[in-house]
Amino acid sequence: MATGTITVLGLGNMGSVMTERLRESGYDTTVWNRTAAKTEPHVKAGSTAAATVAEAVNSGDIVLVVLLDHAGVHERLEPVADELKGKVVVNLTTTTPNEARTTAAWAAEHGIAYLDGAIMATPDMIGEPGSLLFYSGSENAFAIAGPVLERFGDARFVGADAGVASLKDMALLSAMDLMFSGLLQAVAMMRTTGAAAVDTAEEVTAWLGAMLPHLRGLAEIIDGGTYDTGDQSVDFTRAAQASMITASREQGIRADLLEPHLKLLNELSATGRGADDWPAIIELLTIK
Ligand code: FVH
Repeated sequence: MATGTITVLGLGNMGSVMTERLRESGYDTTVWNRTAAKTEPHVKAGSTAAATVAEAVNSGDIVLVVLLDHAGVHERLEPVADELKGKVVVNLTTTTPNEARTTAAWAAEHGIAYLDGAIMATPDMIGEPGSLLFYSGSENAFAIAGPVLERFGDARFVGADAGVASLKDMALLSAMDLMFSGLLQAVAMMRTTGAAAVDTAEEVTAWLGAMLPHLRGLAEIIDGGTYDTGDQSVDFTRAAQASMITASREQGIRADLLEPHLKLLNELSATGRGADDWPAIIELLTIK
């Protein structure tokens, strides 16, 4: 069984389940939550409730921060900077990469070992196979907190730049978001024929499953940087994209989710790159 006291700040859906996993693993846990009533079930289950953030951070050498946002993290941590000196702070709150770097710089100024975490899991997945968490920042902090963090899922240290875990989080969420938007577009189109959303979702699941192995090939084209495999050109893809947009509108469905892709393809074509492989779009994504 694990030993030691872990402090958890924030008992929302995520902080609560993480606290449960720690208790199950044998850790003593001290919890603090802005709305104190949320500590009650945890106290009944064996955690200790702290009345203040200062009291909470004084009880453990590893402090997990699982709050809603960056502003809340600073609101709660800055007043206890002295108490945190020499401790390991693992911030699992979702932030942008630059917010993570700001918190890391603040922590370094105050002698706090800081690790920024990004949770690629929903609360029900925590501690289950398939749960993945990225960490970046202090490698020493990761070495100390690693055994604790492994209770939540596959714990991957991804670099000393505290912003990298968050960047990976935002990149993967962006891919997920575009995929889910794709489902909505398909459902909206098929609903015009009376198809139930669940039936379209099944078809989309099978189709995307068949397409997933192609992601690596697209990535290899991008890494190659020449966009000359001749597989699927910008102009070929423009025609397909235009058909999807027209088909949507013919069914009385807006094409707002599809239009940005065509806009980028048109931009490439207009600059004489119609014969390039369509992943050349990536070159337009960098803001100059
Ligand atoms: N839930 C999920 O599926 C996702 C999975 C990926 C990662 N996210 C991020 O995890 C952070 C915590 O999320 P959560 O699910 O626990 O969120 P809530 O259930 O809404 O709980 C929020 C807690 O934050 C406390 N809080 C908010 N603002 C403040 C503040 N200014 N000072 C102190 N505490 C604050 C809130 O307290 P209360 O409302 O109970 O008093 C909750 O404890 C989050 O970054 C997700 O993006 C979860």
